[in-house]
Amino acid sequence: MNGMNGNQNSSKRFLKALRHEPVDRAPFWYMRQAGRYLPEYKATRADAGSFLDLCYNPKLATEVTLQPIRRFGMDAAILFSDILVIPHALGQDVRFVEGEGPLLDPIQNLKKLSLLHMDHLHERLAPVYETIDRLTTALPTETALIGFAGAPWTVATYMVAGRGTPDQAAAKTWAYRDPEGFSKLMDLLVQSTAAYLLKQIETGAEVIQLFDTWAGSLSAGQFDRWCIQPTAAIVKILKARYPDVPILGFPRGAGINYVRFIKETGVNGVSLDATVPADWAAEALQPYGVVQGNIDQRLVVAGGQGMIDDARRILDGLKNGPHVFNLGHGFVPETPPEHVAALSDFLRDGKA
Ligand code: 1CP
Repeated sequence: MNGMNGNQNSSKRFLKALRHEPVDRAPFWYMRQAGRYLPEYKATRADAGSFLDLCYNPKLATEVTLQPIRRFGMDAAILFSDILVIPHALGQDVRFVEGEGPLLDPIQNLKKLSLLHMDHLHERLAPVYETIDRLTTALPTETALIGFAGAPWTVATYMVAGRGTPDQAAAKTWAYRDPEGFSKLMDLLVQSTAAYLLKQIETGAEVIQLFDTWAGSLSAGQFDRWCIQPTAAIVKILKARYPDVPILGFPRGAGINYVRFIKETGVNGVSLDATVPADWAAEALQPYGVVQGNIDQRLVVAGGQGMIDDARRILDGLKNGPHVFNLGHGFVPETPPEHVAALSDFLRDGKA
């Protein structure tokens, strides 16, 4: 084990910003910084077999985690894996079909749910832990390592519908019709996700990010129960063992509920989607934690002066509080790597 979770003294720029210490410039990393916009990713992916085979191949998963760092020198690397390894490790059938995204055997009732269990969790996720272990020595010394998982609500939307959906209707229908039954699925996700993240930290993840991509689809009356409470439960378990490991949340599309999220879940910071105005975030969120974000990933597809101007707007708007530059959501496959290089150069030197 390379566990480096006593990171209170690390001089890595990203970790310093997360500790609210002064930094020479805003650190940056990008959601989906590894992936199909990089030709070297596509080459490794072709060698790996299926997408899940890649996630469970420590040598190749380490390689694709490092690829964007080599090109662009981000301040943090994010473990290469997927949020759907948790349902897979719980025993649900999960496949990734080219051009279709993930396909799962849907879990829509308690009978189906009873087939899932945590008995083989760590055994099935062992290759992910091995990837983290390899990364602790393979990464440049100034680059921090982010571990991650999906937040329970978002993972549940895939588990219940059996695929990605535009409106999360299947999970909502179960949650609204039978909240007690649905909460059994959510409890299993809280426990398994917390156990998974504790192991990630033990193996060398220095920061944890919880992706709640579909938080914005919850109605005002449901946000507390299915977004805030499960996140807070996971944060509590992680903080009891590793109080100094920063935890970041991404309740995408939460709007003004970002305020409740950052105040009530116990996270150290949040990722902002591209709709959140910087001046509002500076006033409403930065007093309570770090904010990451939030350039529209489509501006990086477009590139040019429009991209740089918007990056400058965000840096200026958030400069008085702890800020980590990032996208509002992940890179799309059509992103030109040269635009990522231009943005990264600008973030490093402030010149464009
Ligand atoms: O064929 C391929 O190469 C698959 C594309 C791909 C990639 C590169 C998928 C399938 N997942 C990933 C990696 C991934 N997924 C990472 C790795 C690290 C990095 O960011 O570089 C991370 C953090 C995720 C997280 C993830 N997976 C989220 C949450 C964040 C987000 O982007 O909203 C979600 C919702 C998923 C599910 C998923 N996995 C893959 C796809 C295409 C999807 C989305 C399905 C959908 O709803 O349409």
